[in-house]
This record gives sequence, structure tokens and C-alpha cells, in this order.
Amino acid sequence: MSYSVSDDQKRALREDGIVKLPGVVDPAMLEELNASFEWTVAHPGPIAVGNTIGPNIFFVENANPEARPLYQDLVDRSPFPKIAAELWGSEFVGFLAEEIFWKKGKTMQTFWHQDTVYSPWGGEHWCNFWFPLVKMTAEQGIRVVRGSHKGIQYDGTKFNPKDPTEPLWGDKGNFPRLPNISAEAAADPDSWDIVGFDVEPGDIVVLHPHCLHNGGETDETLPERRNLVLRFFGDKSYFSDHLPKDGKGLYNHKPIPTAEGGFLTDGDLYRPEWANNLVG
Ligand SMILES: O=C(O)CCC(=O)C(=O)O
Repeated sequence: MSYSVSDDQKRALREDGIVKLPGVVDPAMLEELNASFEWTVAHPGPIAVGNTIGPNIFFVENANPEARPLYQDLVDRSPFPKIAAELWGSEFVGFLAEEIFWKKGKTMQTFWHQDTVYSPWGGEHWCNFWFPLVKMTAEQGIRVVRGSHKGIQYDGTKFNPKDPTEPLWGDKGNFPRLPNISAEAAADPDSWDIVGFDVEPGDIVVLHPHCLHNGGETDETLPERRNLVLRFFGDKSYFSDHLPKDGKGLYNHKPIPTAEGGFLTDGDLYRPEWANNLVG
């Protein structure tokens, strides 16, 4: 499985914050991604949310430390780090962690958000490799507000179905509240420049996690939705100490050790002690 990215794909990621790489994943790797997804469903980690049984399933699992050996091994044997390096023109690529989304029956969308308000990341070289494990239209898949990876940091959402923009940090942070992008786009399709792609297994959508992005829902037109995310970081990736320290969110503010014996501080290159270069 080798893949050469085009200048247009590099430009799309740099300027739009998202790009589709069609048909990159070969059948053997696709089988592994599906098997890894199943493993993760069977082994929920400390910050998994949702349910895995019943007619309506909504399950999100993120960065399970126990899953690290499995995903690290998969990534090591995959072309994904090299693809990230080419897309960015980066000499370093590290693997951060996995995330999976499983929805079945009647479920809601993954509300619009930016990952960077949940995690201490800054800089141009962060990306989510988003793998569809079933066929989806653009609206059912993942979409971003074009170019929003270069824009402001909004507050997060608490993913409350009754209030999709309920602030994660509120008064504890200094972030503007998320706009209700779904409602505004429904009222006026030109209000937001939203970009996404029809996708099928084998494709990869690469996006910058600071992009405003959402994920589709399931209903009678898509009874089951499965996708897996692998996160990478490159030359221009920094530790950013921008999150309020009240213990909420995915990041627990535990100091992150470096190989030199210290800890990451604001603005440092994002190089935790475990981060090895996968393209060196
Ligand atoms: O696929 C989804 O529902 C959401 C994906 C997402 O939020 C992400 O890749 O960070």
C-alpha cells in the first residue's frame, strides 16, 4: 500500500483544513482497522462514553492507554505516517492516539466542535486521519467549516442533545460560545462554508483538529455508522497551555514528561518522552 499525495491535496489540507484521500487503504489494512474497531468496542477505556447494546447505539472511545500497543503496531506497519509527512512536508511524525465512533439505530450527530478546546495542542501540524468503515454521504460523514483551523478558538460543547452549544468551560475559560452552525446552516445554506465528502471504506479524510467539525447521525437512510480516527502530529506541533485548570475535559493537566527529564511547558514542541519519529 503506497500512496503519493498531490500538490492539490497538500493545498486543500493547508488552506481548507480538510482533504479526502480516496481509496488509500488496501483490503488487508481495512480488515485490520475493522478488527481494531471491534477490539476497542470490547475493551472500553477510562473515558469511553455511551452504550454498546440496545437498538440505538451511541459509543465513543478515545485514547485508551490499554489500546496503545495495538494501534502503535498498526500505525508502524501502515503508510499513514508517511502520508502525513508528505501532506505537511514534515520530517517528524508522531502518533498520538485512536478514537472510534459507533452509532446505530436512531442517533444524533456529533455536534460541531474543535478538538483543540479539549486538548493542549497548538500549531499547524496536527491531523485526524478519519477512516469511514461504512459508506456515507458527506452529511453522514465528517464535515468542517472551510479554513476554520486558522480561526478563533471557540468554547467546547458538552454534547448535550438539548443544547448543542452548551459551553464546556463557560466562565472558567475565555472562549466565545460556539455558534449553532447546524441551525444557522439549515436556515441559510450560505451562512457557513461547509465542506465534506461522500466516502466509502478505503478512503481517508484528513482534517486539522482545530477545524470546526461535526459528524453525521444514523437513521433509516444510514442504519449503522462506524468510523475510526488516528491522530498524528508533525514538525510544527506545540504543547499549548490554554485550557482552564478545573479538571474537566479530556486533558487532566498531569505534567507531560519529556525525554530530557523535564515537562512540557507552553509553546514547547510537542514531544512527550514516548513520542518517536515514525518517518525518521
Ligand atoms: O465522526 C464523528 O462523528 C466525529 C469525528 C470527530 O469529531 C473527530 O474526528 O474528531
